[in-house]
This record gives sequence, C-alpha cells and structure tokens, in this order.
Amino acid sequence: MSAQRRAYYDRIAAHGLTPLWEVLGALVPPSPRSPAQPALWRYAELRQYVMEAGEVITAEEAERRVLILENPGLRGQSCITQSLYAGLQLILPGEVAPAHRHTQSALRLVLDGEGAYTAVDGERTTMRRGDFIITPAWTFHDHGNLGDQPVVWLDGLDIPTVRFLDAGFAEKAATHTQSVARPEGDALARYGSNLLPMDYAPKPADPTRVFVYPHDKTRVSLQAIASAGAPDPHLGHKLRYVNPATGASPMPTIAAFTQWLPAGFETRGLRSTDGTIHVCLEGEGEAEIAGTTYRYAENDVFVVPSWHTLKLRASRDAMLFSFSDRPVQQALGLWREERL
Ligand code: 1HN
Repeated sequence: MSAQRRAYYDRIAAHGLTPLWEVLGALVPPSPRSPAQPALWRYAELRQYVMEAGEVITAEEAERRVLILENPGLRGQSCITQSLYAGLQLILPGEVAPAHRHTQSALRLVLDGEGAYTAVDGERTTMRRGDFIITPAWTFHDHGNLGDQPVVWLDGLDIPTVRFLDAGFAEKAATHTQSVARPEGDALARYGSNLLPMDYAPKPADPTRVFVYPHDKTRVSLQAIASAGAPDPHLGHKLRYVNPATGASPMPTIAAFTQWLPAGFETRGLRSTDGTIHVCLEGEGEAEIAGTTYRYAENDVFVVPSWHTLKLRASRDAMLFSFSDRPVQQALGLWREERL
C-alpha cells in the first residue's frame, strides 16, 4: 500500500472512519463463506466425559450441567453454527435443574437413559428417547430425574441469534421446581390432536403450545411413508415438525426435521443457507459434507455449515433428527437451497 494511502487511513481512523473498498469483497461475498466448519461428535467417545461431569458438579450448582458442542471454527463462542447453540445435558437420579425462563428458545432431543421429566409452564412431560421437546421463549422450565438412571439429552438453543440482536432477558423462578398446574398430556390433548380450544387464536409467529413431539408417533409416520413410496432423491423420507395450529415451525427461530433413510440409500447432493445440526437416533451411515466423509452411528451429532453440500448414506435403516435457523432466514427472504 502506498505511503499516502496508509497515512490517509491512519488519519481517518482517528475519526471513527474506515475505507469500504478494503473490505467490500469480504463483506459481500458471491456466496456464503461460513467460518463454521463441518464436524461430528461421536457419542460413544463423549459419553464418559458427560458422565464425569456428574462427579465434577451437581445440576443445582451448575444450574444446567451441559457440555457445549463447540464448532471447531468458532471456538470460544459457545456455538455450533453462527446462529445456534448445542450441548449435551446430564441429569442424575434425584437431581433438579431449577426453574427459570429466558428469551432464548430451546429444544431438547432425548438421547440416553429414562426417568427424567421437563416441565414447561406448569406441565411435566416424561422424557423418552427420541422425544423432541421444546421450551419456547419466556416459558418457565425446569428438569428433574425421578428415575434411577442418568439421563442425557441434546439441547439446541438460538443463543447466538438472540445475542446478535442484543435481545436477551432471563430470570429465575421463585421456586426451584414449578408446581404442577396441569396433568401430563394436557397440551398434547388440547393443541396436538387435530383439535384446538374454541377461544385459541394464535398469531403467525407464536410458538406451539404442544411442547412434546413423542418419538413413537414420529417413527410411526416415517415408517408409514417409507413403506408407501420411494424416497425423495435429495431428502430420503423427510418431514418437518410444525406448530399444528399454524403450520409454521414449532418456534419462530428454529426449524426441526425428522428423516428416514432406508439401508443402502444415498441422497443426491444438497446445499442450503441454513447451517444444520443432525443427530442420528437410529441406524448408521455416512455424511459427506463438502467432500469430507464422516461416519455416524447412534446418538452422534454432526453439523453441516451454510452452503456446504451434503450427501447422506445409510448402511442400516437410519433415523436422523435435525434443526436449523431456516424460519429466520425464510422470514427475512434469505433462505436458499440448491439440489444438485
Ligand atoms: C438452558 O436454560 C437449558 O433449560 C439448557 O435446560 C442449556 C444454555 C444456555 C442458556 C440456557 C435448559 C442452556 C440454557
């Protein structure tokens, strides 16, 4: 750079100015260049460290005893993609994770053990493996383990999105454990049975009042469509979780999906602008992400960053759960997908 330019940059810097022409290409790239990297977390390797966290700290002291799955390209930022956070949470028999609420939206995918519950706004749901559970923004939630086994689930939150917008609020509840206001199954009966209460009129972006999508029901649907026809070449048999009252995503900032890949099936390449976190609930296979192949097995988590081409293979019948910020991008007119 010429001495004249250098001196000019230095002089304007003192006035809070910087030249656009030095950064324009990086600011407006021709296609997304995510700093996030593809990565896979192998549950069989991680489980011992998750269990060890139970010896290091109690759920109560930790408030939430979680090991964050940190993207290797985003170390120190507590996120798995630029917009989403993911972690593995452990709760031991007899423990309680105290009630609180925050403007960040959260999802849980139950992976290991049974006997725990999550309570959302006064209703408990028993956590069974594969259940997809949500705690929408600003709903009080606590977890407890009434059983005799450690229970582990994956948490997904929109923490980086809320941080980006500087819109985070949080508070602790007055009591550790919410009192039970309604029997288990109440929300599913009222809002999740092709029926709605007479006076219920949700706004388009309202989260669903259904806060558990039971694994067994989801699996029955996937099995039915898998036996009824051929898989989509790019998706296999894939369905999105919805707010049944609106057809929108369960929560406004996070989309979630379930997918069945028959043994031997391989998807064609697909890329989309929503960086996506996948969890293998059943079976095993390979994920080829921008040319690198990762083997996945039960409870493994892998992340596909924005605009990275994904090909999925199943060596045994595989069931995958996934989530992303797709509804945010769609609301803003930004979401793109390319089927190769
Ligand atoms: C949270 O509330 C939970 O409720 C889990 O289980 C993880 C990470 C950051 C902030 C809040 C939970 C969280 C969290």
